[in-house]
Amino acid sequence: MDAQVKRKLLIFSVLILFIFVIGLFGSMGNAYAADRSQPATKQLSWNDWVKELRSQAIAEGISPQVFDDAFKGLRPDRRTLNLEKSQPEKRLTYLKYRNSRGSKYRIHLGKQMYKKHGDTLNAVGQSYGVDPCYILSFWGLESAYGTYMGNFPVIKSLATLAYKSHTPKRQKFFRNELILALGILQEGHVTNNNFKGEWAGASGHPQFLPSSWRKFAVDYNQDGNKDIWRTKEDAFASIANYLVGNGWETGGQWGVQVNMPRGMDESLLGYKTHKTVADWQAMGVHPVNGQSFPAADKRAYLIEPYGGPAYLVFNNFRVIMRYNNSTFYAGTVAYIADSICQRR
Ligand SMILES: [Ca+2]
Repeated sequence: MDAQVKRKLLIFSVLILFIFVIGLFGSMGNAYAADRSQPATKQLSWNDWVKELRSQAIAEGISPQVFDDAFKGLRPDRRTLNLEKSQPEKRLTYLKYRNSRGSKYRIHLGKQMYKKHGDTLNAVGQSYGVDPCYILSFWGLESAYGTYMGNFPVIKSLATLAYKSHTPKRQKFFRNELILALGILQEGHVTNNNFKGEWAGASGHPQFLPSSWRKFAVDYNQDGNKDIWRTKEDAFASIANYLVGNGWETGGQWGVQVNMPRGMDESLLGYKTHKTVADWQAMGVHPVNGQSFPAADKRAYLIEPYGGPAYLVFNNFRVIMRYNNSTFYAGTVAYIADSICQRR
């Protein structure tokens, strides 16, 4: 290989890595957008804080043994705090975001994963009434199909953020997640050693916070554990159950790209106003590229994500946003699902 080709390959690899890292931070930024508006209260020392937390945890049913094992030698994690501080504020356009997180490579892998795990995905999809292409899409976006679930010990990250996040509100949020996480350990669904995730405490194939795990995790293979970390069947079913629990409509489309008429009233854009498909059509909103709308009485929102085209979106799009409250995220989930299953 001559030197010039080598150099080009090197530049290309660095670029891919850069896009991957930006995508990763982008996702975390959406899930945990910092709220710096409130002042912090006076800080207890770490040891005093752990003592106080221990009493609360025990009062809420955590055994002293489980607590003490989990907190043995634990100190706040500077990496976690630095990551919380350094969330990028730069705003990408929708299409740039979608095309980097929903890259050709991720879609290609998704197709391979569908071949490999199709039987399980189809069975789970069938029993929950959720199109398996969406399960694959969440799995791919959240943990790169289980290849990147994060290396931060969940108890340590949550304890750090419960102790020292920016605001009392966030501290309270993470404290609640921390106690739920101790409950997961106590019930034996995962060992402390394997309980690892991204820096803010989301973990496993579907990157659930402990509160989502508590509400939606499923023991699909019926071995007694709701294991979203090492059992793919459980992880797939947990994603599907999350969607069903938030109102997923079996067989429902997420949305359709549309053309808006000139001079459309911009105050109608977004999630405050919904109208039936027929009403939007009467106002001159029409599908592009020969697509068609679902039933005329279907409830729909008109959105135009920053730097992207306009869409009419339906109930299932809003359900996707319950996983991560971001239009960019939901649009990307839908795009990957459609691309893996070649619907567009
Ligand atoms: Ca299980």
